[in-house]
Amino acid sequence: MKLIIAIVQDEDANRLVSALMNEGFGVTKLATTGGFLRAGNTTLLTGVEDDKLEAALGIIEKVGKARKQMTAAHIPVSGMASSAYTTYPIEVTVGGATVFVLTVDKFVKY
Ligand code: 2BA
Repeated sequence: MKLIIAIVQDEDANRLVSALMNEGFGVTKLATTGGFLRAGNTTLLTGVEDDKLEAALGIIEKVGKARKQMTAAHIPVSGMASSAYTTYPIEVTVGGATVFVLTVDKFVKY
């Protein structure tokens, strides 16, 4: 058996929990904080049988993988009142999953 520890962005967490549970995987969701940014992220714990490991990792990759997304940037218009802004589209990277896979020595439920 393996234990997958997946650290993902909060915005991906609920979709990832649902996707894993829909495929029959058990999930524990922890509210965590990244050491570098000191910002909230989510850590998911999933225990899987060895022959299901790649299927679970595939779901995590599909849902949590970093991808490009268009968003609107708001910039002040120079020479105008301070409340005047213009918007233009910019591409940002969202998502991303940091994944550890550990071998489980023993798994019991009491
Ligand atoms: P990622 O490398 O994608 O890491 C995302 C989050 O995954 C991290 O959040 C941390 O919570 C966890 N994580 C990553 N590697 C880990 C490891 N080896 N052990 C345990 N947990 C780990 P943050 O620490 O807040 O980092 C957010 C992002 O800031 C990182 O994204 C990376 O792009 C950047 N970053 C992290 N440390 C950096 C550094 N020393 N210098 C420059 N950029 C850094």
